[in-house]
Amino acid sequence: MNLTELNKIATAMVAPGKGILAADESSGTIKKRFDAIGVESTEDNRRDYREMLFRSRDAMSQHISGVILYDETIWQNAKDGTPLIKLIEESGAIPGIKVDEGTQALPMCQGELVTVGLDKLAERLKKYYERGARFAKWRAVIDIGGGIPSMTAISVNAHALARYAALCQAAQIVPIVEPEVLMDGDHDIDRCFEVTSRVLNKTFQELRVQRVALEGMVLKPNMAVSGKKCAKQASVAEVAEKTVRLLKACVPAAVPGIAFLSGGQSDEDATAHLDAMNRLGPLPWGLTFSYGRALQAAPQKAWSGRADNVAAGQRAFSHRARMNGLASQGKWDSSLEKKAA
Ligand code: 5MM
Repeated sequence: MNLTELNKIATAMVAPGKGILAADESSGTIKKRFDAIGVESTEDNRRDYREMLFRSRDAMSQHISGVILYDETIWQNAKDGTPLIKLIEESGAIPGIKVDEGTQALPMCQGELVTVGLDKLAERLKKYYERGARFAKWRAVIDIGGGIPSMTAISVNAHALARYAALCQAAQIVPIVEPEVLMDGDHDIDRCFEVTSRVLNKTFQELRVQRVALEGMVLKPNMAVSGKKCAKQASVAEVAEKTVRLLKACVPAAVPGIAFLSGGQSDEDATAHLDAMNRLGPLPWGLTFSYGRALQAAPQKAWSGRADNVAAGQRAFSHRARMNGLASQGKWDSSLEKKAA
């Protein structure tokens, strides 16, 4: 393992003004997204949609540091035969790959999940590296509810995240470690804070046990937010203050960067929260975005599967990428949203 090189890539992934496009929806998830805009989820439509994003010159070269791909996409070619991964490289962004294989029910822990995909992971990583991937992603899912999460679920998921991260670094690939505490449910922000801190503490404990070099990874956590169905929704200032406090307590300064998931927040909330956190600096790590829905909902709607909407889809994507790029530096302002509208 060349740690200097891993650190260089991890640092580039969280460079000021830039963040990560999570375009790694599995077949089931992209179908759900396409259903919502009335587009059939065929291989060609998935290709056309992602090609539209990767050919958005402004967004890709100025605000996107890296793209997380799904297995299908990393092997796919654009309409003119150029590999999609080449489009990403040519824009100056770093290609990455989702390597987990989804979740399974966790035995003895009703309603809880464990992420799978460790079997043959070393072989798969080797192929992805040869294809050009320089970072990877693995997502663990932790739900909050009556009596959950159990320590069992937190522990097995942290163990798998660390196993994955160590295998990545051995393959000279930067691991994005994503332990997602879901925002579904009616819990308040303090319960989210408490569960997330247990999850992060256990995750870093496992990373240490398994000798993962913290300088060569990126953390992708949820923010401390109120559950979607909670009657009292925390303000932007409270989310920012509590999330930064939580991260300072749980994330070692050796980690080069933290790139948040949006987790179902509205586009503007995800941007406002990131911006408010960066205004609380100086912080020990780069703090940016690795959004899926909060970057793609607008371009998906604008595109709606029509070739004559490609320019509109690219404009919508560029706008969200620019807003989040500003938020990653604490330079966003809600008036910029209104101007664009
Ligand atoms: C893009 O969605 C990712 C893959 O989800 P599935 O494996 O369920 O298809 C997801 O892991 C994503 O990278 C993160 O959750 C961040 O996306 P959001 O939408 O939460 O910002």
